[in-house]
Amino acid sequence: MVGERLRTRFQQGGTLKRAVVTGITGQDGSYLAELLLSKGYEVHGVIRRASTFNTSRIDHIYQDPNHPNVKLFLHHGDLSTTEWILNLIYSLAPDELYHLAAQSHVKVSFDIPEYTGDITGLGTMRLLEAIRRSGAKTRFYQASSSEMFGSAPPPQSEATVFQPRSPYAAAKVYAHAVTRIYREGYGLYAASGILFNHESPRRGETFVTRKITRSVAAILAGREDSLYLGNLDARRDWGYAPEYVEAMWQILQQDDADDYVIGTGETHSVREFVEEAFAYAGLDWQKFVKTSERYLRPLEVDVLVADPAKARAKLGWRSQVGFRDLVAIMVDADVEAAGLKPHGRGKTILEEKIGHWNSWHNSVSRLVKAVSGQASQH
Ligand code: NAP
Ligand code: G4F
Repeated sequence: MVGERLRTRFQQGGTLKRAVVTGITGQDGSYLAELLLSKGYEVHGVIRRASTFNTSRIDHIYQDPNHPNVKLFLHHGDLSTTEWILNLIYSLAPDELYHLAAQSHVKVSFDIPEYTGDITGLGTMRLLEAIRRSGAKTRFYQASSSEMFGSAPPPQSEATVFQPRSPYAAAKVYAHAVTRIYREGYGLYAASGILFNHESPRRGETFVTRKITRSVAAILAGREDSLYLGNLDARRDWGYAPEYVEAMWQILQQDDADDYVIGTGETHSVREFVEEAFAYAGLDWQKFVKTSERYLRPLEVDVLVADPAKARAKLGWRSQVGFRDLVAIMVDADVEAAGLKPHGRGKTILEEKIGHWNSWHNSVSRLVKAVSGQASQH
């Protein structure tokens, strides 16, 4: 089976790289799939079977598997089980595996801690063990998180000792450690990107940035008159997600597997994000924003700010989209999705700063269509 697949790849030109992406239906997975396709990869995404459609972020890049030159394939799988993982690794022998799937919501991890440990923690070990057993020369990327730093004083770098403050963070620390163990113990090419918060118009709607920008749009459209939030004092290092998937790819192109902190090096509070988003839309946030205990966590991570010096020096990676730019991009996209005319600075920023980047650079409209799964492939 492996030989058959490899022959097919060789017949197609010999240089085509094959990547597996877990979590392809998520924010990062969808951008990464676009990036890899734009680089000529054959991309295999893992999706969960669901009774409703869960592919809206990748519908615009979906290809009919009956087409002769198809480059994107979708496979069903769930991180709770091992069988599909082994089948996939044995049958595809991918050059690169980007492991992005996770129960990724910190607050939810307090409600379902055991599930979070199983999927976000053990899921990584299941993949690493499949690669080890198969003998495939697959380069493995682990989606580690700045949440692992927890209460460690900022700025946080690769040398900072983890002090996790949630079941999610504890699961990620396990996954991060096991990635290193398979690298050092078995010689696998297994690398981790310790990514600080990164956002976009495709961010899940219950993460705080998207919750805010969607609410701004709904208020402008007259559909809502209030926004309930939790802790406004928490500070995060927020960057723009498409730039972060570029870093993931770069991490797997290095000669030796290693771990890298990826972030902007700037920190802002949730309150600052609220103020900026509402002001950008011409609204006074204090008239609309209320707080509710419902959104507080049993433990909070107070301040995250990256020291991305290693990524700058070794990968040449540096974020281009700053805090205010990010807010403008996200508000514009949600305002347009609400059927209103956006301010437009977000679109200009994308054209000026990200224009060279990849297929979706043209406009905020394109991002909006991609969010709702309506964008064409071109
Ligand atoms: P996301 O939007 O929540 O996407 C998570 C993905 O994982 C989705 O495709 C989801 O599938 C899939 N998934 C969840 N449970 C699964 C299971 N049991 N089996 C198979 N797939 C499963 O997350 P993201 O923001 O793109 O983040 C990607 C990765 O980076 C995650 O591991 C996250 O923890 C990590 N990370 C994110 C950030 C950030 O700021 N975004 C920062 C650091 C690290 P469905 O679509 O079916 O739900
Ligand atoms: O947007 P958040 O839910 O993101 P959080 O907890 O920082 O986690 C995200 O980033 C991690 C990287 O550091 C990832 F690993 C993880 O997968 C996820 O992508 O919350 C950000 C801050 C928190 O301090 C939270 O308490 O916003 C605060 N917040 C205040 N009100 C709220 C709300 N968060 C949410 N989700 N909803 C609120 O109403």
